[in-house]
Amino acid sequence: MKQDQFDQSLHSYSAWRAELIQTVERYQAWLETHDLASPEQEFRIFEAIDALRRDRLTLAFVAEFSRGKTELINALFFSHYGQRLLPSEAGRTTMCPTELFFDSVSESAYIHLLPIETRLQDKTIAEFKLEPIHWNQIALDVNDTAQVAEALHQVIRTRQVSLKQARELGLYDESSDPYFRAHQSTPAQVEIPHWRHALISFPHPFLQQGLVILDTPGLNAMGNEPELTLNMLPCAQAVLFLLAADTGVTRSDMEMWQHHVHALRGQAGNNLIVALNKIDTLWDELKEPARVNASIESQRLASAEQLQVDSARVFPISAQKGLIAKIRADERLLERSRLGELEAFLAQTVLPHKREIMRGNVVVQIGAMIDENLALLEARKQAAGDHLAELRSLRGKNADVIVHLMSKSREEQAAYLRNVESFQNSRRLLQTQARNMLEALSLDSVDKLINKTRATMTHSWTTTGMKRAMETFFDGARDAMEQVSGHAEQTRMLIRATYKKFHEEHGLPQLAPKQFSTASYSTELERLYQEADAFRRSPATAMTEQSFVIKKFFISLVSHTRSLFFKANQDANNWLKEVMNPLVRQIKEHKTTMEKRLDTLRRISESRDTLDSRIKELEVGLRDTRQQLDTLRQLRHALDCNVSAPPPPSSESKAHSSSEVAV
Ligand SMILES: Nc1nc2c(ncn2[C@@H]2O[C@H](COP(=O)(O)OP(=O)(O)O)[C@@H](O)[C@H]2O)c(=O)[nH]1
Ligand SMILES: [Mg+2]
Repeated sequence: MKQDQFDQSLHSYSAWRAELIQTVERYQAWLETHDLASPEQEFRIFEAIDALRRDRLTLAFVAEFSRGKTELINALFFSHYGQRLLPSEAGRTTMCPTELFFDSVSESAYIHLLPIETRLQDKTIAEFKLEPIHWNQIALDVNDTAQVAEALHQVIRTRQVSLKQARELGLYDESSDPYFRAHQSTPAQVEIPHWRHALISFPHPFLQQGLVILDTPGLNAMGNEPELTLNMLPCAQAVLFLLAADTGVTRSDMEMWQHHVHALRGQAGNNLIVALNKIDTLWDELKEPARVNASIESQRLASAEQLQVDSARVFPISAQKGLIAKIRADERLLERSRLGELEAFLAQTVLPHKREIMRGNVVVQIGAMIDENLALLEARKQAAGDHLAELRSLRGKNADVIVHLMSKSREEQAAYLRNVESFQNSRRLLQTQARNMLEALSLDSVDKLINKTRATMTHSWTTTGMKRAMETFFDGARDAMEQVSGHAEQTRMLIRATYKKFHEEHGLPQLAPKQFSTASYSTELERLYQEADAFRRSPATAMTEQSFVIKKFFISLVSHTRSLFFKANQDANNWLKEVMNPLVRQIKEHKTTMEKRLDTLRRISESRDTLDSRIKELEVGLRDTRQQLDTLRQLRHALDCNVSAPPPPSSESKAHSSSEVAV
């Protein structure tokens, strides 16, 4: 059986990342040898390497229940276990969201399960993740497939509770209860999931390379856990939305799509893919294959139309037949399941896209640092060259010339020192501005806003109360961001002016200071607002009985915004710490160069013998600088090449491969 494309592509992505880590580490070592890094820079590099090592690629599977999400995950990733590893069963509608990954810190296989009762607390799942004590822990014995499969069954465990309890947990709502619709009365007992969230660490090669799979439950459960829509899905690199060919696009599919998935469409960094599953239900031995294919094709186009997505993003598949085909090594059946087309698409778009994101994060940052070192070395080379030429020209000249040169350099030095003084003033001004900016971004001010919002909501967790509260909240958050943006603009201007002055007046190399912009945070706020609004308007949340859900929703919304501000604050802080450093380093370098030059001239004026030895010294230094420049240029090149090398084009690519447009 041919190697899966996704497998190949993930492998090449991992290799690329490993190489990138090596390059960054070489740079780290280089900086250390030459003692050129500031503590901030050292920290940045450490962080970059850490981020590369921890890098994760999250694929989220989203759909109404029973569309075959779990079966598809089995077929795509776990077929070589020769069985259905994750439990996928007809009629089991309740399941908790499950994250599959490999825990590279503990290096062990386990299931951690968060009890459903934790819903009674005002904490998000993200917060619970930081407190292992709340989770039930089951160790997995990876050599015992039966034990693993058995343990995984925990995830779909349910239990019966009284109606009152179910309501308290926010897990019962008449409007979506088929029993209530049939009998016009509420049941005494309600079946609820046993667990709220599952974390599964498993040493599967994909997972070990950083793949994370998020398996989500159906519409009801999505509505119950707003954190999924607000936080987890937007963080995924790709979202796979499933439809089933035997049901077509149902009302609840549409609702799921509109309220939980659609909002992700506009977001850069997200690939949205639709799988039209269970095409095997359209297979018919009595029909000609061409006619079967035609009906699959027409359903594919109709689904694209209904969801309003590019039809190239809709993949007809049979997860079940694909899984069987892979387990039995049945090429023909695998072909018919059309799983390969989906795999190829994932391999050709999702992973390269992920590389681009990495490029944006790590390569640009480290690249800029190397560029700064290069500029500094170039300036050093230039200064050494000039000085050398000056000294060579002094051979055989009389003392007057030297005295003249000395007084000229003293003048230059004095002018320079005056500017350095004014630089110190700009720095002080910068600090004041920075303080205002950080103040607007501080958690204190966000918390004030949160409290104000709480007051607006008073005790009304109804949709109207919710709407008002949300507006207060987002207006406040937007205002704060706008203020920050204003401060940031002023700060940028000051910084640019300072850099420019030293470049123009003293010939220091031209550097583009790093920029900070609030644009990405504002976009993220806007997205949160859109999603929050869609969530609020969703029929599932519009019920007064759902006030519990609304509260949960608000908690995760607030927590997300709070961390957004925290991140913005950190980023701004780091930026401010670093932004002047390149100039500071150049100023220091320039100052030393001037002092050395004066010193040399003074010594030559005292004794002509020093001239030749000083020339030799400078020649050695210059050679050294040239070598450093070479090494650093090679590193810079490695960093770029590492990135620009595209993944090897696959000969097996099929239809859809050219459609790289983002939805
Ligand atoms: N005929 C057919 N049934 C499927 C296919 N994929 C999944 N199923 C069945 O649909 C049911 C629900 O699948 P499951 O993976 O649990 O769906 P989930 O709720 O979306 O995770 C199970 O009985 C599966 O065997 C498929 O491609 N064809
Ligand atoms: Mg499932």
